[in-house]
Amino acid sequence: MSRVVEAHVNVTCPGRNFVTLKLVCDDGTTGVGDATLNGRELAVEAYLREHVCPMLIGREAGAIEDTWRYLYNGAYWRRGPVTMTAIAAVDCALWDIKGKQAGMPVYELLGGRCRTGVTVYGHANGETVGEVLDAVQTYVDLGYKAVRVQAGIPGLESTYGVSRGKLFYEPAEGGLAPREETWSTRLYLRSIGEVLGGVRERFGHELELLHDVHHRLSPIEAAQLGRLLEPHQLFWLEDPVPAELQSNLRVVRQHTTTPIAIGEVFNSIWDCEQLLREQLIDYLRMSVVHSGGITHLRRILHLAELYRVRSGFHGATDLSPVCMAAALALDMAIPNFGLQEYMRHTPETDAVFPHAYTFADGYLLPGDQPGLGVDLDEELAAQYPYQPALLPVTRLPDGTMHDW
Ligand code: GCO
Ligand code: MG
Repeated sequence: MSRVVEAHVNVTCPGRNFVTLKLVCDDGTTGVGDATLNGRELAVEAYLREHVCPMLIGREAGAIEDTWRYLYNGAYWRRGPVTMTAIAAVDCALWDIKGKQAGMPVYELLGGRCRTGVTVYGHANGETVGEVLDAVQTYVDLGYKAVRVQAGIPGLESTYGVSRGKLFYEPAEGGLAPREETWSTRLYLRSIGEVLGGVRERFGHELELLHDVHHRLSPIEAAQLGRLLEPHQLFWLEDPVPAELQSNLRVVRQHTTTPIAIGEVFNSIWDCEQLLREQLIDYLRMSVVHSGGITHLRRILHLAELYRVRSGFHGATDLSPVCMAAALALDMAIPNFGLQEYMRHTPETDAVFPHAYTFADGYLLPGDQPGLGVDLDEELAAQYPYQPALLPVTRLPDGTMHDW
């Protein structure tokens, strides 16, 4: 039996902030887990360092389910992004260790391959329809089979999802207070149909198209949007409404057949239990890092399978390559895989987190390294100290605070 003898929390900023937990066992095996929560990185770092790491020393590394329950049920205080991100980091590091000790990739431990590669989507965006079409072309040329489309809204200075750089979309910015953006549902609903229609017209029906609303609409507005976009046959419409009130989705569902994806801010099965049971969504956007790790997310996906809901795991740049490797392990092994988001990381980030997964022809391939197939280069990471950065906030034109 192998025991955990060291637990280190690393914070690094190779282009953006990442928090990583590294566990070391008595036989020298190491395991890594992503613990990054965008804009709240140091809260998770402190939770791990002060409250979790000391309890891990001496624990049986192989007892993954028991450790999960020890940290979740045992702590009395449950759920929430900080706690669930910290638990996820421990869980992924333990799966990584188990895989390395067994000499198998984690997807083998989870039941083995259900597919040969993981279909991914990229982010095409631009201020104008013309810029959007060029961005989609870039992804098509790279071999992508699915593309998320976001565009500027005429009359608004900036829009969610429209990046300043190409291929790397990063909404968090340096500073002690967040940048403020303006949102207008009226202007948005007036322009978005033309954007998605333009992309469909140019690229035909082979390419899968996705669009993210980032929690900005009321249920009935989301229903209107879903109907408006039906002719363009989206693969999914993402986060049309904030989903704390899960029954909101009943209204959307009653009015549109556009498939719905929700869940990148969810942390536990209790955030989506009704959505699954009532078949109110089609794809679940949760991520390994923010929902308690492989152990908990696998359980949720098993429940989802009963209701024919498929995965669409979050894979934005603020989830590190360690999270991506863990997501790929699940993507390979669950029967109800849908699509994986893949926003590329910068070359600096890729160098700090050497990984076995590769991109080819629209698929991510996890490779066959034992464990998660990803590591943290601590020496290189030390060259990129933490930089405070925050996600923006949004107000309506009259100054009312709105969902970002
Ligand atoms: C997505 C997300 C991201 C988030 C970001 C927040 O669909 O990829 O909406 O763009 O805004 O991950 O930290
Ligand atoms: Mg999103």
